[in-house]
Amino acid sequence: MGATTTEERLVPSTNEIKQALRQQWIETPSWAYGNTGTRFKVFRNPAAARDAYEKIDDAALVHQLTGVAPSVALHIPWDRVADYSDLAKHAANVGLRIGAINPNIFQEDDYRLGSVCHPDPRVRQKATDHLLECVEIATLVGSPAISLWFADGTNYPGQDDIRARQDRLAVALNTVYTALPPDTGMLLEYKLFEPGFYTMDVPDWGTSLSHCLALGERANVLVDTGHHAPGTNIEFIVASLLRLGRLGGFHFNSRFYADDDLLVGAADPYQLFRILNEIVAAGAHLPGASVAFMLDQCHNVEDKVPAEIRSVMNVQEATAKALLVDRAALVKAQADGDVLEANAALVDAFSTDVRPLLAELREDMGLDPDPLAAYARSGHAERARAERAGGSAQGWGN
Ligand code: LRH
Ligand code: MN
Repeated sequence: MGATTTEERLVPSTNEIKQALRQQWIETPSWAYGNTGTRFKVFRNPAAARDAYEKIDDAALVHQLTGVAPSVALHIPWDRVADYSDLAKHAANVGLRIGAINPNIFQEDDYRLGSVCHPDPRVRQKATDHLLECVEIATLVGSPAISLWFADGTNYPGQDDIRARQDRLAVALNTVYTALPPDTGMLLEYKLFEPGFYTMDVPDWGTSLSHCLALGERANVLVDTGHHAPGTNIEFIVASLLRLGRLGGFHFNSRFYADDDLLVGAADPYQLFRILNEIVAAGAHLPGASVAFMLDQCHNVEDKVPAEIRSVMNVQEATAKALLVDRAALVKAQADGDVLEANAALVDAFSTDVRPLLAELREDMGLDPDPLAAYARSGHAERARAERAGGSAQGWGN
């Protein structure tokens, strides 16, 4: 397996790679800045953000230090405020945009048997009303998308009619889709299991895609990297959705076992690279591609702002490595059936240390080359602990 000489290699120049990385847009989730946990315990972090304004302040610091996280996703009612326009103004004042709006129809007793798929039309209407409320909020704050995840499912065979639940889901999705302002999209997230342990009503990309195709082109599939059976080839799903032009975006995180919501790249950086390789190969990393790169994580034991900074850096590193793939050599090896040479094109890129390149890029952007060191020097953790002592936290972990 001869190493390809530089002139045969067709890798973007360092400047081209930097340009692509500079344009990256990674949306952080408001709920990552608040207290979160498992069903066993929510460990309270004294520096944790307590409301939507503090979550936006923390997300703004992540953007300030990384330069590529200019928006924050909201979750309603975890981020409910009296005046959403004021919240959007606050975000703009700290250099952020409000990103995807995530309704929450999974934390009320009424939703025991589901929300929009519930057998009782009264409950379905209640859930649909909340989704429509979130469409209004999206309009108020200028959000680009409604991001839908349904906890709906069943725990035992026979508990409910699988096809009837799909019909109910389709009715609710259509009601929301037709209520969307013209420039607002819909993302439909799927999840294999939990909290449903027999069926989930949107368990896989096929079910999400079938609903999106039925709705219209502004409805697209959201891939949460923690929502698959162990061993699932997620980059195959990504490539397939890209081919159909229906990949709406990602909820990046990582896991060792189930939906662990650990920081992206922590468990399997090579899988993250393989996913970004499919993205870059299709040019879907470029701003015009309208694929939303969002994080969806819970920092149950680690400090939240530095964990989000590390997460953004991990996505940057995986993207930089994917941009380093010698696509000419790859395509040639694939055409020649040269399996090892083709695989080497990816492994070589993945094995490249891109941290110096990213440090240089940050300096070009007028940022500290090491955002985590800059965070440690910022004194944010100490200030937050002092300022946020007492008061009740609004959100997941209250
Ligand atoms: C469900 C999920 C969904 C969110 C929630 C915070 O597991 O991934 O995206 O609403 O986490
Ligand atoms: Mn998610």
